[in-house]
Amino acid sequence: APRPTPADKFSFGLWTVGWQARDPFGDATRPELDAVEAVHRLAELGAYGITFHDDDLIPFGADAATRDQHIARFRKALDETGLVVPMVTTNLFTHPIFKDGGFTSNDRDVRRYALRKVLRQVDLAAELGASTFVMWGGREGSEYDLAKDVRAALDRYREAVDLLTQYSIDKGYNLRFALEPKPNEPRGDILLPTIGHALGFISQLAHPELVGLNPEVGHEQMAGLNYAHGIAQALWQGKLFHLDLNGQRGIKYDQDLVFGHGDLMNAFALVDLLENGGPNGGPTYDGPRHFDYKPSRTEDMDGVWASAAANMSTYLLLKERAAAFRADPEVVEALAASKVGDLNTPTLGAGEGYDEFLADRSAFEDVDVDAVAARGFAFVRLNQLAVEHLLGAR
Ligand code: 3MF
Ligand code: MG
Ligand code: MG
Repeated sequence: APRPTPADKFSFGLWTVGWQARDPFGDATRPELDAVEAVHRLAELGAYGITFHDDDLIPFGADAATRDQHIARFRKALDETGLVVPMVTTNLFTHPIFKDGGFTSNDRDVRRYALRKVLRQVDLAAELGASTFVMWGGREGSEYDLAKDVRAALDRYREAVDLLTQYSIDKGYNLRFALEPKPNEPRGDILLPTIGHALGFISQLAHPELVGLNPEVGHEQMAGLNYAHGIAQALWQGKLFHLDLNGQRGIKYDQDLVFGHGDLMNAFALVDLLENGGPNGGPTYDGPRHFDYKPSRTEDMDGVWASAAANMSTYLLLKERAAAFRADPEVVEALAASKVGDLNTPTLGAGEGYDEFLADRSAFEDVDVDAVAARGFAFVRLNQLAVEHLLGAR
């Protein structure tokens, strides 16, 4: 398998390789991982970046001196390895104070506390040179419809995001904020459950230009949605600020498998989209290829590092396969037969308004509907070529 280098821009959450595999039904199966060791091991594996929640690095409630110590040790490890911190995020879900959410808790004291906690992490993000601040509203939601006024909750959510963007502007931090949608878990229903909901929310903000998305493979698939489609729309709207790569098998709990260990065909289409701009070579994504996965509970520490490497190697293999797919003359021909490129042609002619259009009998009155309806698109042949490339059979 190809060996990753920092140029590939792979990054990992500290909470991923650091997960001790505690789940709702079982205790930890692995020891604690020191953040400094995580930095060194990831750098050795060829990653370029590491990301973290405030509480991953600094235990919740630590005093100022302890906090500074943790940050100093971490910074030193970054300097020693050259690993960067492209993104920083915040934890408004672990501590019991956030049991009804942070920004949207029914309790105003909690909301004010949450906002202060996040402002402090925004300062740290800027201090460490991050350009993206991710917010996953894990507890912003409810189990009981009558217990949460969703419109009021969205007002409070907007109030919080507006304060953060204004703060970042006034401090000259140049941060971009990325909302991470998820439909459920740990709450029965989470606000901003999908890419589409989050895009709609962003349009209501004071600084929509500073707020985009951090979509996660498994989260969209938990909602039965097509991740590659969602990413394409986020790119189309200029909102793909960051992303969380992992694997998921169907509509169930958030599995956080290694990237590609879920819907491999969709992962292939995704990598093709990110690297080649998709079927017609549209805009690509040049941000971090960030993994938010969990080394399965069955794995020991060797298994943790093997799984971290697996994410990167699967991505690079898919990138190779996608390049081969695009370069294959038979694929080029199949794409043409399927009229994939034709979708780039505007439906109306240059300068054609509805008057000209309505006067064009060839567009309607003279159309041989049965003949046009009889044309096949040969999409299955095209997809089989993709499968064969994916399997390395071509
Ligand atoms: C939960 C997640 C989160 C977010 C993280 C970053 C703990 O399903 O995906 O990981 O990615 O909070 O904002
Ligand atoms: Mg997740
Ligand atoms: Mg995530």
